[in-house]
Amino acid sequence: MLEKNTIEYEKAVLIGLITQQQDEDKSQEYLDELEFLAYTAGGEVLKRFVQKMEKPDSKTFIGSGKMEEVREFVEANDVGTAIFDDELSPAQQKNIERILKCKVVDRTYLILDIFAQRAQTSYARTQVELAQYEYLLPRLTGLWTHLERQRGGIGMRGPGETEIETDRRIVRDRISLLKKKIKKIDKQMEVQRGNRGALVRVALVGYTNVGKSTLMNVISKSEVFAENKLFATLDTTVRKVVIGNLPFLLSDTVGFIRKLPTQLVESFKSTLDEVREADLLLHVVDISHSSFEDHIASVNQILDEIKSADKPTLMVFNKIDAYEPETIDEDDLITEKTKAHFTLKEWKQTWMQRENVDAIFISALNKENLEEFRKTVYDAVRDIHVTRFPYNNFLYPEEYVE
Ligand SMILES: Nc1nc2c(ncn2[C@@H]2O[C@H](COP(=O)(O)OP(=O)(O)OP(=O)(O)O)[C@@H](O)[C@H]2O)c(=O)[nH]1
Ligand SMILES: [Mg+2]
Repeated sequence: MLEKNTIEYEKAVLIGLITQQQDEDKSQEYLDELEFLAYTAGGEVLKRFVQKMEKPDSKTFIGSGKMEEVREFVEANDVGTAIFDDELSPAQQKNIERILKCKVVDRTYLILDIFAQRAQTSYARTQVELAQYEYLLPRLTGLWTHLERQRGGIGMRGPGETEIETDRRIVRDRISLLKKKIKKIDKQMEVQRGNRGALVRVALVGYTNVGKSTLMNVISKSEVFAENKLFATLDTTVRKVVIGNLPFLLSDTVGFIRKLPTQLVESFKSTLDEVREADLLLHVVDISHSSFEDHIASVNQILDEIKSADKPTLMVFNKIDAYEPETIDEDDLITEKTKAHFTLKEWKQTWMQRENVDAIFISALNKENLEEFRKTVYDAVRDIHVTRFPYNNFLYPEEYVE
């Protein structure tokens, strides 16, 4: 694996807003995530710029005074990319680029860029390329591609190490070609999924970096790539898992993130079909992350968008080894107890009371509580199985082995 000092990191700055809907803490938290995204894309963040505004400036996103500050910093430090936390309109992007004279990337495009780097199979590559070009088409005229000194790096990667095409006409042709290609693959995938027979299908879902692939590896003894970067997994892996005498199919798929580009949700239709067609969802949560409740909400919102919000779901709270409640000083009678002080037990009670669903607390890394996890999954899968085959419990022909 590459260590930080062996990769050349590209200098970047982050730009975000504090608004009425987004107070200072929220804004910093979003920028933390944006910095993690930038790092995953190969960027080193030198500085964050934050401005209080009622709403983004329609021409340049931030005000002119702040922009001048950013410009001076970019120039003085040879910054390659300015990354904005919200989606920029094509006009904003063009205006800002003219002022800053460096690459201007927004959160959406940064995510697309990471996806382009990470796509492994030709199917994932096709999906990402389509999403990139659909995003780029209205922006091509203002794009930074004419900045000779800025070729390559963040925002310039197409899938498979190639550079993105910037000729409008070629891009249009490419889009229609990619759409045709995806349609064809979608059909093949549908047939493949159909061939998997009647096994109960379980899908791991969750925010990115919560430990889905690690959990998949632990319970299916497979070798799915897991890494402490965002979007380690892009392609779906499906494994047959047997718990007790009960076999089922378990799939691990792309992680979700807030403000997931709609272009991606659409072009990843087939990947997400794995979720849509699952009988049971295991919603994995990183309980050691301070905003895990927001993560849950973002995941639920995307599940809703892909019409999968009503599926039977088990909440799997992972990384309990890394969870640390804030302590309250016994003598301190003033500090009010907040959620940050909850013990794992309190979280579990809260969750099960509020949602009336099973909540399992585990550490996939340290293999803690996996027995309880297996038992809970077993019961849930068995319930589905029994309703599906009332007369034929657990009799599976051998050919389902993947
Ligand atoms: N402390 C701790 N770390 C964990 C645990 N489970 C996974 N991790 C770490 O969390 C990071 C992300 O794990 P992955 O399994 O790649 O997460 P993922 O949800 O598949 O992520 P994406 O595929 O990027 O969406 C890795 O560095 C894991 O080692 C756990 O139980 N405790
Ligand atoms: Mg993964």
